[in-house]
Amino acid sequence: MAFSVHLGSLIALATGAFATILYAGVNESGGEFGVFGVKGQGLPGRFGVDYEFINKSAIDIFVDQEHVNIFRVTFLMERMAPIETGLSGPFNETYFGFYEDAVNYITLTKGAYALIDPHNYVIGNTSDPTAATTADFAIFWKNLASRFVNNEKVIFGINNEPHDMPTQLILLNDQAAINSIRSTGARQLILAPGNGFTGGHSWNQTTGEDDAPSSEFLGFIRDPLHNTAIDVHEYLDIDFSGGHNVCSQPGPSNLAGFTSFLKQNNLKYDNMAVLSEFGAGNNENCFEFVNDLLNYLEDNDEYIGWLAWAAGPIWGTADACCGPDTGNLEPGSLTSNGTAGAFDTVWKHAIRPHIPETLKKAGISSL
Ligand SMILES: *[C@@H]1O[C@H](CO)[C@@H](O)[C@H](O)[C@H]1NC(C)=O
Ligand SMILES: *[C@@H]1O[C@H](CO)[C@@H](O)[C@H](O)[C@H]1NC(C)=O
Ligand SMILES: *[C@@H]1O[C@H](CO)[C@@H](O)[C@H](O)[C@H]1NC(C)=O
Ligand SMILES: *[C@@H]1O[C@H](CO)[C@@H](O)[C@H](O)[C@H]1NC(C)=O
Ligand SMILES: *[C@@H]1O[C@H](CO)[C@@H](O)[C@H](O)[C@H]1NC(C)=O
Ligand SMILES: CC(=O)N[C@H]1CO[C@H](CO)[C@@H](O)[C@@H]1O
Repeated sequence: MAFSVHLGSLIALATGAFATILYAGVNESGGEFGVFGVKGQGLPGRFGVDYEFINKSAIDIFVDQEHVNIFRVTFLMERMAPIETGLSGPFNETYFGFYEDAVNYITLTKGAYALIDPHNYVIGNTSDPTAATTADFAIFWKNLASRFVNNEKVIFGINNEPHDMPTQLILLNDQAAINSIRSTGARQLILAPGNGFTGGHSWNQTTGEDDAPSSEFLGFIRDPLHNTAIDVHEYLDIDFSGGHNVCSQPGPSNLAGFTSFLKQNNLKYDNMAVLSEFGAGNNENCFEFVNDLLNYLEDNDEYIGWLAWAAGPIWGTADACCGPDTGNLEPGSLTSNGTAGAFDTVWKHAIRPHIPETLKKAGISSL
């Protein structure tokens, strides 16, 4: 199919009802960079060199020209609450200050929503006897939420992609975070992840080392304010990793089990989800997979938002996802061989046509 025809059909398909999508935007990744999986390595890191949160000009482009209304801003818990004093200890005010500056620019200056994302995968659970406990995690969230109680444009993401731990423990940690956040008086939207990297396709399946399906536990989350949604991720390549430029895993059929969970779960008024990570390679086949995925979200009332992976100030020419020749979503960036980056390819052709005109613009973050 010729590209212009393809693009035309994309636009035609994308003009359906957007009524349920309140939030659409992009991940701002960079605050978690510069650590390599060995405890303590890369810490604390140098701001602007090893890690950085946003480029304000890029935020301007996304808000003023693309009209998106949400950014997921990644950071590392061990930079926020240094290992020396532990997860329940005092914050590094320098790091917090840089982070707050990014969040305030997005929310107070630009009027968009900021999804707070501790990008830590496992919520500190290891065989290390000095590792943080659920109680420490609760204190961390109390400390963090109390900083943002009065910023209605903030959304609290409990953690990025837990995996390879008992699903019951993820439920405990999610619930501890929700209780902590609410104990501060914060009323904003919360996003709670499941197991298996919070993958939508595996929501009803055993993941990791025989860890129970997320669907068996995540329905027991309780938020007294009924303002919590499930945080789900979905990539479209063979192993759902976002590491390949060939799309072969259809979003709609792979999300069907998760959608049925949302329809039937016990969350009562909270049976909603935000797709906070997805991505696809720079090719027409992938553009079509993205179109199908976003159409599916628009067609199912349970989904209230989406964020593509990823923009950010220090990706350079690196592929944020989806294999070679894709690059990343930072406006103006190129791929490693000098061709147009994903902002000018994947975003422009496959994602931009789905940005609703009716996104939430004002008021406290909510379902
Ligand atoms: C920030 O983004 C703007 C707009 O894309 C770009 O011109 C500028 O070089 C970026 N600054 C840095 C430090 O990357
Ligand atoms: C706090 O963060 C800043 C900025 O990353 C860093 O320079 C400083 O060394 C950190 N302090 C501690 C105690 O980790
Ligand atoms: C880590 O796992 C241990 C043992 O399963 C548990 O006691 C502890 O609360 C967990 N910590 C976190 C932060 O989940
Ligand atoms: C997924 O799990 C939920 C909760 O157990 C259940 O209601 C739903 O029917 C399941 N869906 C599929 C497709 O197995
Ligand atoms: C460079 O980009 C071109 C055009 O997208 C592509 O055909 C080629 O495979 C790329 N080469 C490398 C080494 O990535
Ligand atoms: C699928 C994907 O893009 N994963 C990336 C998530 O972000 C980390 C850094 O924060 C990258 O290392 C991964 O490749």
